[in-house]
Amino acid sequence: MKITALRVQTALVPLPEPHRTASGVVAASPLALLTVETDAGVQGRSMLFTYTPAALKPTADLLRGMEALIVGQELAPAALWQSLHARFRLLGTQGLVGMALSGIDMALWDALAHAQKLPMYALLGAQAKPIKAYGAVGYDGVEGSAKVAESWAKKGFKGVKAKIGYPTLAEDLATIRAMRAAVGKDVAIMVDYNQSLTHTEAAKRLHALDGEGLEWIEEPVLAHDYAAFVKLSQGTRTPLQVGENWWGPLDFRHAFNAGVRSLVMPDVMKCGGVTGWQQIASMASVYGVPCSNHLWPEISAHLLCATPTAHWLEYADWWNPILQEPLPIEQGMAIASDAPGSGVRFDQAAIEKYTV
Ligand code: SMN
Ligand code: MG
Repeated sequence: MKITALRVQTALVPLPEPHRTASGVVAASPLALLTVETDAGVQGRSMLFTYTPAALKPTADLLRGMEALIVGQELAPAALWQSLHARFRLLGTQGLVGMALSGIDMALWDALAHAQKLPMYALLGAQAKPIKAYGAVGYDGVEGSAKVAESWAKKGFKGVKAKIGYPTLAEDLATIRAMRAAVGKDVAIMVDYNQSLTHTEAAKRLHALDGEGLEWIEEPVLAHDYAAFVKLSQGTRTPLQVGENWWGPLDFRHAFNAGVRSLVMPDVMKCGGVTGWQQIASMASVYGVPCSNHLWPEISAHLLCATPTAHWLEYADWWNPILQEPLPIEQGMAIASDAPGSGVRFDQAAIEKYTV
């Protein structure tokens, strides 16, 4: 089966509420929507989230410039991942290049799953397994965070994650305690600093949070400061979480080599798509490190079925408006679809509404 085209659409999908973090606000989702065509009529789809509208057109143009590299090639995602990464070795496969390569990889694997009439987890040799899911709470202050956390708990989610890193430690603690009062003791609470703390402030705040019974504390310092992360991990009982901003399997190798052994959460767009994820899942398994996802809940539900140390699924409904079948969550568990493909199927009429 040969690839005949790569089509790219661009959309700006509004969020129900702006999502605040200590490192910036996401007010809408700039999405590049990829469709790979083949000579057998099978298609594959994927989505790239560019965080800021400023990066959307450059990402789409980069993808359109890459089309010639895959048209005429066999639909062999793993082989193409190798050849495309070799092709971009000199430029580097981080940033927009890495995102584009991951988007192509995800769409090719989706096409292959459709060609084999298999759900992606089965194509990867795995079986469906429900993954406990958590919902996202923004940097919304004490009352706002408690209110959103309570709404996730009422929907049956088994965890909630709040963005913190307020001006004072007292505000961080007040937010955590208000969420705990709102969700009770049976719902896990994670917190996420989005890389906002200095080493010294992180040491102080992590020590103070250690008694709050948190499931994890995420990205306290800059994502690539592996040494600081390892040192902080050794100083707290609460597991630290990291990985959404690591580029490809190589960053995960650097992290594991630096001694990271806490929790990791690859982002399927930054980590190298399905092919990159499989390599990382193998590393996490060998090192015995629990592995969760970052965003992309539909395809991540499949990938976590094929991840030996699968831990939590981060659920986000941000892109549901342009999806035909958003990921089902039943009693707080994410269920990868048993329909062929990665679970990503576009609602084309909805996309037209948000096209930019
Ligand atoms: C996050 C960062 C950026 C956009 C959305 C969410 C956050 C997470 O770090 O872990 O979900
Ligand atoms: Mg995060």
